[in-house]
Amino acid sequence: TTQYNYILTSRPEPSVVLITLNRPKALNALSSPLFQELNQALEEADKDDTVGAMVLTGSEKAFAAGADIKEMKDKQFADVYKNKFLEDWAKITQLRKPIIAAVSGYALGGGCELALMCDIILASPTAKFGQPEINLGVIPGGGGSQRLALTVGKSRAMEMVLTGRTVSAQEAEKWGMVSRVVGEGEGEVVREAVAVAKEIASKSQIAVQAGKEVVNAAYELTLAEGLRFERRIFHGLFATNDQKEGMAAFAEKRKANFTHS
Ligand code: CO8
Repeated sequence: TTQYNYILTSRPEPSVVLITLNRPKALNALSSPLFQELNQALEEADKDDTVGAMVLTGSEKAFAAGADIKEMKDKQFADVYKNKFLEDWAKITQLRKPIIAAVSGYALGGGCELALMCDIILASPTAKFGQPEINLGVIPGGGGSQRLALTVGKSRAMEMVLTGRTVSAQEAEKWGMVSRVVGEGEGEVVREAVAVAKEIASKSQIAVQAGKEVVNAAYELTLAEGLRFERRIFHGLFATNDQKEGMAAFAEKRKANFTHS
């Protein structure tokens, strides 16, 4: 397996890859080298047929405290524009397989945006979400403004982006930013995220990929287009062995044995 400097990768379950951001001295600030490693690890997992879902986490203190401010501070417009600074962050949103963010501690700036790029967010009671870029004289650049507005609505997104206020796990749950807050205890949120990933990985990978694709379409298409897209993908699944197997297993009162074909 590949050796990384800023992340750790493991297989807590045969079907699940766990990626842990590991730059503790900088609270997992998302430097360019860290992000290259993260993209590489995620792309490898996405291509691996034995993997059904990925979990992304940080430390107890910080999921990630944002893009690396020390790396950014002296950059000029010409550098960031010409070199498309941080644009490869968006690669995460192109992956086929689900990614679950397990968030403890700070998820700030790019860290909050990174969590929002994942498909499901589980939070520990210690999680704190925020977009403090306004305090640095800038604004979110990794999709925070758009994804927050779509997720929590205009007034809350404006408050977060314009004041930089940090939102607690409980508030994030109430606002629909995270699917749920798990119990206290060290490592609890990661265990729960791995359990969700394992559950997803037990399904037909084709159906899971299709499910992710159609839910994401809801953020880009009109309702009429989205409904048509969903119906077409649904129809298409009747061409798969997994549809035949899943429905036969139900009728025969047995567990389905999906072959991802
Ligand atoms: N970048 C670089 N270093 C950081 C960052 C960061 N974002 N966050 C923390 N660190 C470093 C600190 O500098 C410190 O290093 P050192 O020990 O060498 O001084 C170390 O981590 C520990 O941090 P603190 O001593 O500050 O720890 P505290 O517990 O006192 O405070 C906080 C924790 C509140 C999280 C504090 O560290 C903080 O405010 N960090 C910055 C948060 C922030 O502003 N984040 C937004 C960054 S901008 C951004 O993310 C833009 C994203 C654009 C994406 C574009 C994609 C296309």
